[in-house]
Amino acid sequence: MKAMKRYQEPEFLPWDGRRVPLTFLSGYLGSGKTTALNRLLAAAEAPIAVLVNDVGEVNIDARLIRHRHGNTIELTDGCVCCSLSDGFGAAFDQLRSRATPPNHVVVELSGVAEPDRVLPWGRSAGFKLDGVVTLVAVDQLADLVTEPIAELTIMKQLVCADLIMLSKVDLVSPAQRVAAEQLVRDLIQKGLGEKLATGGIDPTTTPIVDTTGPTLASTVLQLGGGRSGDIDELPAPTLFDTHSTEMVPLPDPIEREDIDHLIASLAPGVLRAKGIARDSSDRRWNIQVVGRRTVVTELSAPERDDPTDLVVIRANNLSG
Ligand SMILES: Nc1nc2c(ncn2[C@@H]2O[C@H](COP(=O)(O)OP(=O)(O)OP(=O)(O)O)[C@@H](O)[C@H]2O)c(=O)[nH]1
Ligand SMILES: [Mg+2]
Ligand SMILES: [Zn+2]
Repeated sequence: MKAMKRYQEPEFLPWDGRRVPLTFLSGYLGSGKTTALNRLLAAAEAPIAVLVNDVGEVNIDARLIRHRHGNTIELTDGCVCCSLSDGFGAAFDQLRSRATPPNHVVVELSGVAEPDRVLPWGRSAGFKLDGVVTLVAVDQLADLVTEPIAELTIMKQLVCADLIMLSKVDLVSPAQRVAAEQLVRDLIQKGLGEKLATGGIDPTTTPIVDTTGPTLASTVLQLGGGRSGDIDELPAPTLFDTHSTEMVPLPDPIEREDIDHLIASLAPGVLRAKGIARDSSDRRWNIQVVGRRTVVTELSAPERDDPTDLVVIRANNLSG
């Protein structure tokens, strides 16, 4: 466990008082945050700085983003809203030390993060909160919300979003997409009934769009941040993990078909797993498991990275 340092806001505003808009990208484990972020970065014209919070000891997402985009800061080994209390402060200090500010900052939160707990960071010196975008993957949503921890996390992410984006629409029929959107609205109602924190917005009017829409960058980066509140309202970390992370060693090298065997041999209850493997021909495989869906793709030459362990995430059993 890391020592908890008390974060201290800087006394002076950086960049002659200019504040850089900051967007939080939230969404449950494997909902497609990194994929959408990569598309956004590819389409963006002005410099965007990216902070990536990944819960494993290795930040797979930061590696996958950094190869295409230089301006990436990692927040690794814990969720920034519950256990990584000094992670954000250090990352913001690092950004503030730059002579020229980026045009925008996008923070990919961990899949288990509760965005309302990190909202005050959007008002840290030199930044202004632009908005919260929450992704929901339509393919496994109905399944996922039968698991109470996942359902609660997803409801918390939905009720404080300024924009909801449906991902993986390509994997379902139009009827299933409509049903998933209705489920999202039902989850918002249920979350309101349970008095989940909205961060000061009315979630019944939050727009819902598809990630495949043509205007991803303009929609996501111009939410215009209408919330009140300031940095003093930062909640203390809970240190209560609803999810557990395990590092499963990947043999190096490992052949492509053995990757499938290894994933099939994992104990049940895996919500998310990811890692980078190397085979005996020195090819690199990007392993992505989301619920019951596994996708293994070869990393292209410019994306090749060192092999890692497999980061495996499960929900903690609260009744146990
Ligand atoms: N078919 C399809 N697959 C998608 C889409 N978006 C993401 N994926 C896949 O879903 C898997 C997880 O995507 P990521 O973008 O890594 O999801 P994430 O939300 O960043 O995951 P975590 O950061 O681990 O919570 C990968 O295999 C992606 O290729 C989509 O719109 N359609
Ligand atoms: Mg990600
Ligand atoms: Zn958290």
